[in-house]
Amino acid sequence: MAVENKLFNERYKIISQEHEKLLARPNEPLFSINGIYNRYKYPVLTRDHIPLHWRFDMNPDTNPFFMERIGFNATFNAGAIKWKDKYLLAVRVEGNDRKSFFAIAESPNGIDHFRFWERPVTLPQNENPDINVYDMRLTKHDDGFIYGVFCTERKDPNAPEGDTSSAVASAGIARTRDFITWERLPDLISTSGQQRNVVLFPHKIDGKYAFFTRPQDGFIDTGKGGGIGFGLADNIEHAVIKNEIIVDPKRYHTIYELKNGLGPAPIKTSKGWLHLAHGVRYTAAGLRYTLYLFMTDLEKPWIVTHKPAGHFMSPLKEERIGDVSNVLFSNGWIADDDGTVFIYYASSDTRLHVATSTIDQLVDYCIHTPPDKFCSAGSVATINQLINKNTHFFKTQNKQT
Ligand code: M1P
Repeated sequence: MAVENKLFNERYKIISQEHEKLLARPNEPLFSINGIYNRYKYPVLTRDHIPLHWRFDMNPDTNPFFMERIGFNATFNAGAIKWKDKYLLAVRVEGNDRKSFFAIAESPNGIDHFRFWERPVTLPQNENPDINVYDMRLTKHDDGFIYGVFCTERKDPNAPEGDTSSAVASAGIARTRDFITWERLPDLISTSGQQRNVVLFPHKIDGKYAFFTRPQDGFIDTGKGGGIGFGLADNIEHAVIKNEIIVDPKRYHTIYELKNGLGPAPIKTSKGWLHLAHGVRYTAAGLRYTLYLFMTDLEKPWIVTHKPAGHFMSPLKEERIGDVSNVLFSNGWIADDDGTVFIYYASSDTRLHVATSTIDQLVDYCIHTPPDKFCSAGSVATINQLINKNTHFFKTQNKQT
């Protein structure tokens, strides 16, 4: 009979009870002053949510101190989809070894009780294996498959000797019907040097697969490229985009001055396609990533019809701090049949949150928030317009401002 290991047993008990408490913790919506969306009190996924059997050797003979054998650093940037009445996230999980991979987490209601499936996703490899994969966008396509388009990163083959950080980013493509077995397709080929933030549109256009892209010259810098692009590929089994047009360019003195990228696949509404994107600007403290919304034409989803000025969400309070501080990033949202929208956003490349809104609110936000006039005087003119409108309204109501 094995000798009872008191330390092992005590640690196992405390750690498993705390873990279960965390997974079962209810989330609470926070009051929203802007009225556009509600944040929630707790992140939906943190590294502490990672299953214990991925982290600990559960055998007291081989792990007498009940120590963590595999450490995890972050859970963030998740693709999202409603599947069999459950809210699924394809989470970017990053280990202490810096490698990211995908893992499916499931919730019954989209706001709490997220639990990871038994194992992380085993992603098949192509001839040129991935070194790191991240930021999967999920698209339920008319062709019957669910696609995951993600960034695959490899060492730059042209990096000078001694340069151990230059990398090349490309868009990897995999498809599934059950989120367990994935078929890997060749990476997207496009004319630009590198690609990140690539999103598959759910319908074919002119009989072709349509992608939103983000052409870039370098791994971090978009260079003369940049902007959210759009292009068509004849087929998905060997997707090649020969011609990319820019849908939403980067622009001086905006929240997307340095670069931008589409978040999840757009949501179809009666007024057009609703898009969530991130914009990046320089600050003295480094890069700042915020989220913004825009709408495109129903028939021509590459034409922007409405674009509110500025950000829709920016890092607040503890969201500001993490491995890459001052970052909000989103590549997943779910629109429910009743019009509720669950926006899954990550803060500072560390943890994952949810915010909820409705299609009606988000469309109203896009259509009625004033657009950017690209200069301070223009911003003041926009504010004065609202003050004048309110002054007139109060006068007609016999009220005072
Ligand atoms: O660190 C912030 C984000 O940086 C990259 O996004 P982009 O390509 O727009 O610069 C990605 O690595 C993303 O995962 C990360 O959150």
